[in-house]
Amino acid sequence: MFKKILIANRGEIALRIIRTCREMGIKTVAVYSTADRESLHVRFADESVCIGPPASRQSYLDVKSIISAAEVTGADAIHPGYGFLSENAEFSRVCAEYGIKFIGATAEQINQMGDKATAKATMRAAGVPVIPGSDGLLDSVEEGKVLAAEMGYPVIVKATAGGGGRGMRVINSADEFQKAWDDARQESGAAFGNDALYLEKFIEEPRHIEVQIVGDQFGRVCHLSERDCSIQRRHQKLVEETPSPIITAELRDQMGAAAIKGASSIGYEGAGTIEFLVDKHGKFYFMEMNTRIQVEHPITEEVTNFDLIKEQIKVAAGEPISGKNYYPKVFAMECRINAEDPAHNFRPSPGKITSLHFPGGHGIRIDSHVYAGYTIPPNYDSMIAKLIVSGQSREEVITRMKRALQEFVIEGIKTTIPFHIRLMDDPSFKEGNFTTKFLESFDFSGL
Ligand code: MV4
Repeated sequence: MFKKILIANRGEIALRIIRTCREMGIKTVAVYSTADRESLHVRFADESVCIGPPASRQSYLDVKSIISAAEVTGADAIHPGYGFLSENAEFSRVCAEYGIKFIGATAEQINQMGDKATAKATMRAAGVPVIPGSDGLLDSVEEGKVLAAEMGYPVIVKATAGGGGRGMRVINSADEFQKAWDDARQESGAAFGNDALYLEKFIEEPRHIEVQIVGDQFGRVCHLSERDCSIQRRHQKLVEETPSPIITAELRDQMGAAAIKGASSIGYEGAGTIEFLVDKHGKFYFMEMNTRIQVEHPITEEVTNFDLIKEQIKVAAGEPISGKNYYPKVFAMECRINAEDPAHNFRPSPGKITSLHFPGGHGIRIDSHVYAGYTIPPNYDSMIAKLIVSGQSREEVITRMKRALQEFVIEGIKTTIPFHIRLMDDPSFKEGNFTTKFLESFDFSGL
């Protein structure tokens, strides 16, 4: 087992990783930018190293500084958390070169899944259902138009280097094709330095359902059931839950088996997520694979009673997984509490937290790095806490979530709490009747 893990991240996920390391008897090294001097991850780690100024590029994304910090402190592994360098193939490769275990996917696996057209071809070859569309990249706009006419509109063009909704355009008819093509190419070229596109049939009003998997170094992969992440705004998830209200035991087994087939086909090692779109007929299609631990992993931990960070560390150290799958025993939901003003287009609201009270009681878990008197820097992600609620039924979880949100006090900044309170009272949400378009028609006024 590792003796010392460097955590190449900040905020709540850095704390989350430190907590599990403590329980496993592993020493920890925090790295921090000058904006994070007063952060809890720095205080709770056994050692800490300042790696640069506030800008992420010069600190949490600076491979050289992080590798030197690991060398200087003698860390034998690096946990990248989510975001930052977690899906950076070059970083994974450099760690391997320096003999430091990267707790995550190999450079090859990150590259294979980071290129969306390649990921899709790999999954299709493994027998995972994929969205009908072009066989790989499109060579020309003419080829795209011919294929779209054959498949029927609406279609969607997507950047192979894309993700998070960037570099994609929905096309409703042939006369819109050229402009959508040009816009998607321009956007993906500028954002990713790669303007290659592929085409798919557009799935209208889908659910976003993802399956958690874990693979070990012996080629074994298990799944830990699904998370429903359909409640998103501009590709930012706000609420996640498990089990999904639309997933039957039969569908769970089918999607779990597909996720395992896909991950096994690339010898996937570590924790990962296979994202699917589920259409209104309950048909599911592979969309993307995330080769990292995700923000919403705690809801899976709560319903399966399984520490995913501990499992990541164990498989990275070469321990085998049990080989069985994990199914939800209870219900759980996560609300992301962001330092944003929901009444004004979720504009960032950094600043000092003047007063703070966390809710408590049965079924409540809070993963957060903030405290009374803490100043949220403007340089990073606006998520300041995850409120994770579990219960015996979905109804109980929603009732308890609303109670916890009402008990939550954060003064000095605006947060997404008022939005979540309104959502918990929404009749369609309460019925489990929503798609990825749900928030497009939500009333955010007066929050
Ligand atoms: C789609 C789609 C409908 N049909 N692909 C959004 C992010 C990127 N990962 C892929 N996305 C989508 N791809 C086809 N063929 C709809 C979306 C989509 C979406 C997916 C999941 C969650 C929220 C979404 C919001 C808008 C669009």
